[in-house]
Parts: sequence; structure tokens; C-alpha cells
Amino acid sequence: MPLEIKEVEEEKVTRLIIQKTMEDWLKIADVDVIIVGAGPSGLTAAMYTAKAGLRTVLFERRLSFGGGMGGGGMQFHKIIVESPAEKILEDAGCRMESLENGLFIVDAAEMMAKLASKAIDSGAKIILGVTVDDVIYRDNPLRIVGVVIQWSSVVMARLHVDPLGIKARAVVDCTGHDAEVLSVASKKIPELKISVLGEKSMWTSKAEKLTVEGTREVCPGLFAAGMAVAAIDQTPRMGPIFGGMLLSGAKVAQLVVNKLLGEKALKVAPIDF
Ligand code: 48F
Repeated sequence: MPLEIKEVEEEKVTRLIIQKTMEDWLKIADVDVIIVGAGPSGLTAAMYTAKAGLRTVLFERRLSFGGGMGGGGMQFHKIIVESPAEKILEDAGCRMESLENGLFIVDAAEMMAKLASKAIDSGAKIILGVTVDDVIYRDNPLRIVGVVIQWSSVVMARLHVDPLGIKARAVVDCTGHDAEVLSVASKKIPELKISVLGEKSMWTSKAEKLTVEGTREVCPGLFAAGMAVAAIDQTPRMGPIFGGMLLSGAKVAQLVVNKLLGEKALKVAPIDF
């Protein structure tokens, strides 16, 4: 058979893209879980909240996922993960090499791709090129009920364009070292009494432990995972070891699932927290 490529009119392509995008956005306007940031903690969190059946959307500022994973350790393309976080990579179908003393090593590109792929296959919707620049709140009781979003390209061009609001039952800040969602909430809603003091200098083991321990619902409706935890707790950074990020993402998913599903909540990750 000779190769026969289908003919298509330009306006048809345009109409289909707009129609199908809008079908998605009508669902995204109000979801169960919003995760901000597609680094290791955000992708892990999305993978497990979606697996639990929660309608999950992940907004990522850049046009690619992976966050700090792509840079590996000073751009060497290997990432170290310590036990028990390898169980999360196994869940994602990621190949790794077992080293001594419960350490595992994985290719950065594979870890990024497999975590994102698993999150998507579990049902999470990842939207790239969108920046979360504020939260939506209510009082009596004081709580976070969603986020304010803008195209990253609009933010970069410094255009004055009013953003849109997206509602959710849980918002998770996985924006990394700057804890951007917590930071804006702390400045604009002082009665939340959140401070973002920034992380401390490097101390790998302590940082990993404290990041996972500090993963929590910071105020009603707003959760922190990954390096955002270090930023609010002023705990150390860990450098290019990523077990704590995976465990923090899995823990926050379990906290969100427990809160939203109550008695129906199941254990979502192969780890006990
Ligand atoms: O920085 P990032 O990878 O955060 P993480 O999950 O992991 C930290 C590690 O990569 C590493 C480390 C541990 O070994 O120290 O640095 O805590 O991913 C954060 C993602 O969030 C996006 C950002 O582009 C990145 O991909 N992001 C940040 N702010 C926003 C955002 C925002 N306001 N809106 C949308 N996305």
C-alpha cells in the first residue's frame, strides 16, 4: 500500500483543538485536588491522588515536567534515591540499579518521564505553561478553596491580563525551594499566620527526614510537599538525593486522600507514614 497521509483543512485543526481543550477546561474549573508544580514531589502526589480516584489537576509553569530532576546533580544525569523511596519508583515502572546500603540510582530522564507517565495513566491531568499566582480563600472557617492561574507566557511578558480562578477541595504546594503558593498566601492572608523563611544550608540526611516529617496540611485546604516544606520550616536542603521528595509526595497524597475520602480512604502508596 502506498503511504497516504490524510488531508486536513487548517480551520478544522483549529476547531478541534479549541473544542477539545474547552471540554477539558470545563472539567478543570472545579476539581478535587490541585497540585502546583510538576517536580518529583508534585508528580508523585498526582500519581497517588489520581490513583485514589480523586479528580486531580497539576499546573506547571514551564512547558515541561520534571522540575529539578532534569538537572540531576550538577547536570550529571543520575539521581540517587534512598530506601524506602525506591518502592515509589517501582510503582512508576522506573528501572534502577541497587547500590550499597539501601541506595538506588536512576537516570534523570527516565525518572521524569516515568513519574509523569504514571501520573497521567492514573488519571491526573497535567497542564503545562500555567503559573499559579494566588489562592482563593474563604472565612468562617478560614480556608483555601482554590488557586488563581495565568498563562506563564502572559506573566513573562508582564501583560496586564486578569487571571482565572480554579476551585478545589485540596491545594498542594509542590513548587519547590520558593514555596510560591504558601508564600503568596502568607503575604496576602496574614491571618493564616504562615511564614516562608526559606530553607537552611545543606545537611542531606537531616533534610530528607525533616522534609517528610513536615509534609502536612499547613492551613485548612492548603498542603505542602517537597522543598516547599523546607521553605516554611526553615530546615536544611539535601542536594541531589530525591528519596525525600518522592516520600513527601506520597505522604501528602495519603493526607489528601484521608481528608477527602474519610473512611473510604485506602492506603495509596506502598509506604507506611
Ligand atoms: O523544584 P522542584 O523539582 O520541586 P520539588 O518537587 O523537588 C525539589 C528537587 O527537584 C530538588 C531538591 C531535592 O533533591 O532540592 O531541587 O520540591 O519542582 C517545582 C516545580 O514547580 C514549578 C517549577 O517550574 C517546577 O517545575 N513551579 C514553581 N512555581 C510555580 C510552578 C507556580 N507558581 N506555578 C506553577 N508551577
